[in-house]
Amino acid sequence: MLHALVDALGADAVLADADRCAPYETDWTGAFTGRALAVVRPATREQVGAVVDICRTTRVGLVPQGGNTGLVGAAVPRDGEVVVDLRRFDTIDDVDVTARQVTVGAGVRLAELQRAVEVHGLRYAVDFAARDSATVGGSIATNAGGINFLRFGGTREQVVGVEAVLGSGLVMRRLAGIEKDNTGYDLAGLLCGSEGTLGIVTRARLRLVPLPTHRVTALVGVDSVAAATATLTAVRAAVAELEAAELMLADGIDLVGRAFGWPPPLERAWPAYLLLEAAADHDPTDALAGALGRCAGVGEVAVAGADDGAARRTLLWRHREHHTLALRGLGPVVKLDVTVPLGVLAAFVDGLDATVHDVDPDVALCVFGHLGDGNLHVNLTGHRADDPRAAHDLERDVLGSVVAHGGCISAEHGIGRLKAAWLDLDRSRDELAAMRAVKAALDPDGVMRPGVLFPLPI
Ligand code: 2HG
Ligand code: ZN
Repeated sequence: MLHALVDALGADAVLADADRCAPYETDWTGAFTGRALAVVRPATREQVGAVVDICRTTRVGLVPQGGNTGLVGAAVPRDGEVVVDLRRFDTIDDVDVTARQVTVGAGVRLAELQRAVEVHGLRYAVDFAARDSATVGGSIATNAGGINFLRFGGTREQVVGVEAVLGSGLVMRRLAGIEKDNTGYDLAGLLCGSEGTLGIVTRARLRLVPLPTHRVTALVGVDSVAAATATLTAVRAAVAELEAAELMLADGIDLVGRAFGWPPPLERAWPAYLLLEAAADHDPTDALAGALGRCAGVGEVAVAGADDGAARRTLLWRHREHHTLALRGLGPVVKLDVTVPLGVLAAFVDGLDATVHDVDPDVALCVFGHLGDGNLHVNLTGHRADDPRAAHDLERDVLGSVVAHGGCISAEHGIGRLKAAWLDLDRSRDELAAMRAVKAALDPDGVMRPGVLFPLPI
């Protein structure tokens, strides 16, 4: 098989020795790891097609990988699989200013894409903390959400077309950028969130939005999650340009402060924090300040306005953006990314303590997330990492509570390997059958990312 891969791609593009494969074999959290048979680094769609064909013939699992920043184990191999590194697909075509679109390779990093389009007064609407490493292809595979979802939607809403090699070897290519296209199934949309289980995206045509000239950020201290939700509801009604609404809690702020040696972001400590950001072609500061002024639950506010410069904005964002890194320093983490309807979100958070402590009284809970989307990141640490039942029981009870509250078990990170066993908590038998039928049609040999999304056959 290695010979066939070398013949198709050239020796430089096939890595088989342990040292060179190692960076591809463990995920960012350290929770998922496996020895790859090889890592291949194709540079053309034809080479990707050849790799797919070789893996179909030999029935070896294929693992597409971008920046390897995923959090559910979808982009690292199980033993004996072939990792397909897409980062050589790094071209950014001319920005189409008229259509407000751009065609880019799957391996382009989100921060690079942002820099390339900003000079044209445009921006890519999906943004998140891993922007310097995460790639366009990976963000399509996971249908990444990020901090601006409440205004612009997630990755699926930005994708106008894709080029991809399906698991069947068929090639999909629809990059003309036609916005109003009602010619049947939305195949590009289907690949968004498919987590590598249907095919390998090589290029994408993306929508862009105007780059705002003014931006205001406010960090608000409040007494409770319920007060944060009420404040968000009021601000949202008054500020149409609101594009981020992030929730943090006192223990998360403390954790980040301790991990990085940073002073608290507000003058006093608050039970909950709401980080709001609005941006437009006019200054939204007065609208935001006015809305906050009318909210009963607002305790303390720190603002970074249009004139304050980037450094002050960073000061308000850094505790939020460093939660994940600070948590990683605590050892093994049970990471659960969920959505709960806003109307019951505060009740869900209030009940979480009892839910996890009934399973294990020693577990520490850290909850934060994208409040505007009802998206909470529930992180649990201090469980017995040597006992797989401990994580299993915590996942079962937290995800069970999510579903009981009318939420869903993955908001933006995907199902991956982490939650494959829990998918039937959230999806009906008929939905699962339809999903499996799609998988069987587009990946008839089952080589695309076995074990991701659907549990492996026992
Ligand atoms: C974020 O919102 C990411 O910062 C990571 O989605 C969340 O670490 C997490 O649980
Ligand atoms: Zn997130």
